[in-house]
Amino acid sequence: MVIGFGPEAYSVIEGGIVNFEVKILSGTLTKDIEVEFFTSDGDAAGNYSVYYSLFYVRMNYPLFYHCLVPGDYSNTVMTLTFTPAMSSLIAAVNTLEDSFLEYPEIFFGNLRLPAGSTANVMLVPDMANATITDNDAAVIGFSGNYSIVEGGSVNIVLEVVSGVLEREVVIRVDTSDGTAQG
Ligand SMILES: [Ca+2]
Ligand SMILES: [Ca+2]
Repeated sequence: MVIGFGPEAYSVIEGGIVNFEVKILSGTLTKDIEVEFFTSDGDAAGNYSVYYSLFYVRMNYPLFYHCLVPGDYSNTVMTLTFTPAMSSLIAAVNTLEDSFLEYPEIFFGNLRLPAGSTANVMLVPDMANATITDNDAAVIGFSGNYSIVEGGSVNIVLEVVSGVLEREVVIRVDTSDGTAQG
């Protein structure tokens, strides 16, 4: 018998849930079969619950600061149990909100038989991908006003007013006439 992913490609907005569908693609179940679902990184990183700690010593009192690095989705491992009455099951994976401006990122859902399983099952396809689309924005603008002596040059400064860039942003700057003519 064959069990595998229904759709092999999924998409989700950052913070949403990916419902990977796992189906019986051929054959008929006469008894329960367990299949393990697990996630793996593409260019999106899973949540490894890594704590970064900074250690400060000040006036002989140690202070610890921890921050959780959330990653892009929740690492998920689950056992899916097919019973003879079922034709498909859903493995739900949470994606994680952040405030970074990012490119779309991909992670994978995978299937394997539990260790020691003697089930006569082929897992095909045993991998599906999910694309996380970013939902964050940044504000970029000019920094200040500029004055210049005739014949000189002016360095115009752009700044990220709000938001955090985790990807490239290309901005085109054009000049236009005021009382001076180009
Ligand atoms: Ca992210
Ligand atoms: Ca983001």
